[in-house]
Amino acid sequence: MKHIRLTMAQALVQHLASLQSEVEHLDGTTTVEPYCGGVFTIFGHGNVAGLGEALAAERSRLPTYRAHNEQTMAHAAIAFSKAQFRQRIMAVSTSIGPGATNLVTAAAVAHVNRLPVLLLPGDIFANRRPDPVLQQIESFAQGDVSASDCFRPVTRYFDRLTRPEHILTALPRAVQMMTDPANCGPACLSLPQDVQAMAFDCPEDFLHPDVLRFRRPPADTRELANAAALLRTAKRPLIVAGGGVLYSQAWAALRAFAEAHGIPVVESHGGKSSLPWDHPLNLGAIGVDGVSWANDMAREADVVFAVGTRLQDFTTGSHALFPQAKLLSLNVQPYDAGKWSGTALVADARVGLGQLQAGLQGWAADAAWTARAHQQAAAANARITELTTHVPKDMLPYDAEVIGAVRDSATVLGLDSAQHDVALCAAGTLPAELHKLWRAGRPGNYHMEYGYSCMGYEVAGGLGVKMARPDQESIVLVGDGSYMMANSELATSVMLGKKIIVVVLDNRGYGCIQRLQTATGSPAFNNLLDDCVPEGGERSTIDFAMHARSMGADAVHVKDVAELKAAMVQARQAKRTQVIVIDTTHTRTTDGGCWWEVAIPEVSARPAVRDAYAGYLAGQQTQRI
Ligand SMILES: Cc1ncc(C[n+]2csc(CCOP(=O)(O)OP(=O)(O)O)c2C)c(N)n1
Ligand SMILES: [Mg+2]
Repeated sequence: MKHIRLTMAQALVQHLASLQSEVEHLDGTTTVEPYCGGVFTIFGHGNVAGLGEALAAERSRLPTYRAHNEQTMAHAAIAFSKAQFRQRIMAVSTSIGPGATNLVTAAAVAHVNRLPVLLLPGDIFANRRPDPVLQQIESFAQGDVSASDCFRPVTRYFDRLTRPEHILTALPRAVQMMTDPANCGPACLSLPQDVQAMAFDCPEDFLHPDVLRFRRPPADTRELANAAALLRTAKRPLIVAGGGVLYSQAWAALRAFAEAHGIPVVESHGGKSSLPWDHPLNLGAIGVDGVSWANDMAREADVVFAVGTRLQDFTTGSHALFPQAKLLSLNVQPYDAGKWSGTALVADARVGLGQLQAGLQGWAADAAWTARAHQQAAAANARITELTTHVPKDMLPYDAEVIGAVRDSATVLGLDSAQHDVALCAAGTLPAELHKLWRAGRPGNYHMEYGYSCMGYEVAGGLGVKMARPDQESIVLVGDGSYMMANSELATSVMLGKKIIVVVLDNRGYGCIQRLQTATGSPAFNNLLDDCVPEGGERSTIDFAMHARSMGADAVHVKDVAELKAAMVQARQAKRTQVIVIDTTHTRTTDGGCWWEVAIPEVSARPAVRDAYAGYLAGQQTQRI
């Protein structure tokens, strides 16, 4: 076998640049694409000389992108992968110390959401000669601990490469994990800076890896029979579509299954856009952020068929939304399939749905149940139109009205928002409003990070989406609080020529948390900006448009939804990143929702807290344990 003398970093980068994956597109065609779309990096002494030199040499095959913050550049990388249903990734490289630990929150985002990203933090010297190197954390008790150990609980694969040839096993293992549908998540290869720069004899084969193809494990025969038997007992079945439907690209199989058996479908945050918004069996959002027509049917279902969902508390109403139903869980990951004593069906969603359908010939839900679903779906859509086209008079708009204006601005240009736009968000009041009201017509057109619900995902996430789906409009809807938490990749989007549209809804503070605070009996404090000014302090005034302009975006502050719609029409035609700011109220859509477990103090001097505690105990009575 031929060997080439390379540094560890050179071998890493050359392998990564050579990796290709078989990518299935929305139109069903398949092409072979570079697996890694590029490397976001902020250099420091921990990576600039070693990895940096290797990246510079491979820039034509593997682009390097500079950003402004390690956490948010990783958010962009994560969004890139989510938007391509995990078939491609980006890598993220940082220096040691603060650069590395800035990445930890993003690692958790990817971990919770089961999204692949290759994290390459620099690490302290393996040879220990300059210890303590600048930014080194010194443990008095454990000689082999460094800041990078923080990644262990929030990655699916962690490795510290203390010899250059470790790359030969570590990188393929990381890729194996990221391309495995069941175990998919972030991988971290921690790279001591001296080891990055050390040479070894690299087998030439390592530089020519095979094309990556994604596994689709079928169901076990016995589990399949159990699942079919359970469904056959159902008269009022309900499908909960989760993110796994999208990652498996199982939307056609889901649709065929639902139609063949007359089963209504509801969607979690992760699963929204599995069926087009106007499909007659799509009841829309389920759960705490769900719509009444979906939640009502969930309360009456006899079998809930969970497909590709983690069954997070927002989906299940903390297990109080459908405790009466038997649970069947189709999931590629046994951990998820086995949750809540459900009947497990471990398989790829697309393959599993096909297998199950073949075994259910002649079976259908009660005709009255299916008919009711059709009726509910139609009523739901009429109500959504009403809520999102309402024009507020003599008062500020709220999120539903903003959502309507953003959507309908596409029509002015002859575009269909449901087809053309990707709406992105992560935290605040907007996730509930978007989950209920946004209309997605194509898989992936609803991009909500609601696994970790990480404020600060939004702007950077929008950039990642644009890099993944350049032909679509990447529209970030974000609250003032989340915008303030992390916005600097706005400048990166301008610099890279990756246009995004950011709509900032300014209600002057953490609106949703203040609502939660008062609903749980506490007085309103420390959430809205105007409630937080101490004596001698100053009322906070943030000019979001001016702020965005300072980073190179075009920005405008509009006064109402009519102006917003007009600004959106302009923004859609523009070439560079656009920011539109609108003042909003604290109103929200009250249709739908359900109980959510938030722990209330057992004793308190406040009567409102004691009332809330009584409600809490009552809610717990309805949970499936
Ligand atoms: C990083 C992070 N910190 C804290 C939270 C808790 N949290 C969730 S929403 C929210 C307030 C969001 O404010 P804003 O974006 O203005 O949206 P609003 O609720 O006002 O609509 C907070 C503090 C979080 N989700 N993420
Ligand atoms: Mg706010």
